Amino acid sequence: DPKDIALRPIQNSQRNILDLSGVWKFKKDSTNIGEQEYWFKGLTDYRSIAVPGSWNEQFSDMRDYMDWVWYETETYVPSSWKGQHIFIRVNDATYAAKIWINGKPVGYHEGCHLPFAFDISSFINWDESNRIVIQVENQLSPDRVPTGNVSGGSFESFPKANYDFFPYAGLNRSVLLYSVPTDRIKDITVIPGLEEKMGLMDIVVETTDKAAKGKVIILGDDKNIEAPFKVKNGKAVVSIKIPNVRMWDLNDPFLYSVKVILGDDRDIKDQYELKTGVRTVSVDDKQILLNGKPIFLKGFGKHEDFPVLGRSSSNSLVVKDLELMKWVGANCYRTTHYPYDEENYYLADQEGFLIIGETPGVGLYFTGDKEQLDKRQAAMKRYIEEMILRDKNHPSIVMWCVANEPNEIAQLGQATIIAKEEKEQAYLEFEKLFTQVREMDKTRLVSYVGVMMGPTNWFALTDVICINRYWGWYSTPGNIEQGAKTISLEIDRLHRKFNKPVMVTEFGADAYAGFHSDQPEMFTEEYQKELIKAYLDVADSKDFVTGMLVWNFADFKTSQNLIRFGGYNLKGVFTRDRRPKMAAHYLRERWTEHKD
Ligand code: GCB
Repeated sequence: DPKDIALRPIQNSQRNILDLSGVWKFKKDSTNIGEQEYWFKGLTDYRSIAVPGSWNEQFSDMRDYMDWVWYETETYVPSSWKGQHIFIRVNDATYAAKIWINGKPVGYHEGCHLPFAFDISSFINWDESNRIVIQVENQLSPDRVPTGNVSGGSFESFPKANYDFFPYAGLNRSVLLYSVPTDRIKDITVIPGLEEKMGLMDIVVETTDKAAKGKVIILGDDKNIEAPFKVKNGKAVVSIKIPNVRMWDLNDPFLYSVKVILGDDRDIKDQYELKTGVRTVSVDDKQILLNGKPIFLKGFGKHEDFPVLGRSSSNSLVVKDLELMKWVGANCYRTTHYPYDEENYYLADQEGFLIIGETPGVGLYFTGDKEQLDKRQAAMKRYIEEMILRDKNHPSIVMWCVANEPNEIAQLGQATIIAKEEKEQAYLEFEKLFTQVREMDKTRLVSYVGVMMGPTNWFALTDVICINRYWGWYSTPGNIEQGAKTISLEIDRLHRKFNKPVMVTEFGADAYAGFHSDQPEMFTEEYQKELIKAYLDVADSKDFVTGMLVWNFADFKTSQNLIRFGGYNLKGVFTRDRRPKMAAHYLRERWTEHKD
């Protein structure tokens, strides 16, 4: 049940968690023989691997390995958990995973960067060790999302990912066991609103118990508001009014605590507490409005990427990156090109930072082999559902990004070779994803990010026009002035045509740290800085530009490719180990008016 991932596992008097992070057993299975040989009963001739971790970084023979592997660990499950439902939650298995508990198969999941969970209650051995085996596989394929091994695709690289970041594989995030009561809260959705100075929270509670009773308590800012509810058909909606509400804002990211209790005071069946803010996000023809006031989104596209860690989660890195983004005066980032580890969103809620939440939809195209397209669409449907279920209560997320640079056809710039009917069909397929997002969440803006030379009529679907542009880099390389002129004309045209605010969600230039020239020249720190400056100047001259996100926050690893010197995209304003280049210092001056 996808709803099993809706609430992040927590510890309280009704719920328990056991984090299985650590060093696991690990074995490569390049011929996919493991299942036949019963490896799920225990690995022999194994090596050790860190979980969370990306296998490509941990072993010198596995950088480009994309096939099957096996992971194993063991744990006691406390007998105090007896009588509850026990789940395993895998926060990211890139790309597909199959799980066995004590030698028995419990489930299979496809898709990366979002959690999945299985009820394993009936597989537990009480008071003895439990063997947990996970088979993972990361084959790159045109029927998966993100796409790989696309013939004639835009990226001629090894490994053949159809996108510009390294296809790090494995259990990149934590694996948890957790227990929940049988009669339990399955999901909580907090829908914020504002009427005059009255804060509104519609709290939708879903329970396994079809007809339970309970209450909601809102705490914070000297408020203590209680409201009882009755569940009908597994669902209750509680509307709360918060007089003189303290809004969640960038300079005062105030979070209320929302506590849902199932049962009554004498017999609490389940409870769950989450923190969320009251804020509104809207849009007019020129600006994004946060709490009714125009806001300029300044910041970056990023990656979960670091030496040795690969794409694995690290709270130190989560904190450090936000700290550095604040240091340059940014207020926003887009989770390019997949949903990030959950800790990022909790931190942004707490610290007052805006997030554009992006699906794993990168390298997408909507024509060609019908069977492959159907599979990609099914994957996207799952991703959208899982992402919104997981992330919906974060005030920091102001906009969903349905896909990065989706296209009609796999070959960039070749759309002219397809028939008009095919183009229309591609639009209708893409539109389905927008419809799904808008049905699931009516409180946030929705957009996608358009590629250079991609279809522009698709912007009709969006609240904000988001474009990635590299004039002065891939086009008219070396000529910043020309690049700035082109972007200026282009966004004027787009705004005139759609009458919506515009955001440049990617722009930038590769700079090899420490490489300098007296006159800006490609690949030097000066060129990167000057190109960023020129784009920001253009944006400043137009009242309909509502945000500028530099590509990228930091250098990151890619597949090997002629245009990726050393195996890196060097468009970071920080190096991969987070040292500022000239451009970072420049942004700090410009965005914080810090002049020393
Ligand atoms: C893009 C992509 C991003 C790439 C970037 C680049 O448009 O969205 O994933 O890394 O360009 O540097 O080429």
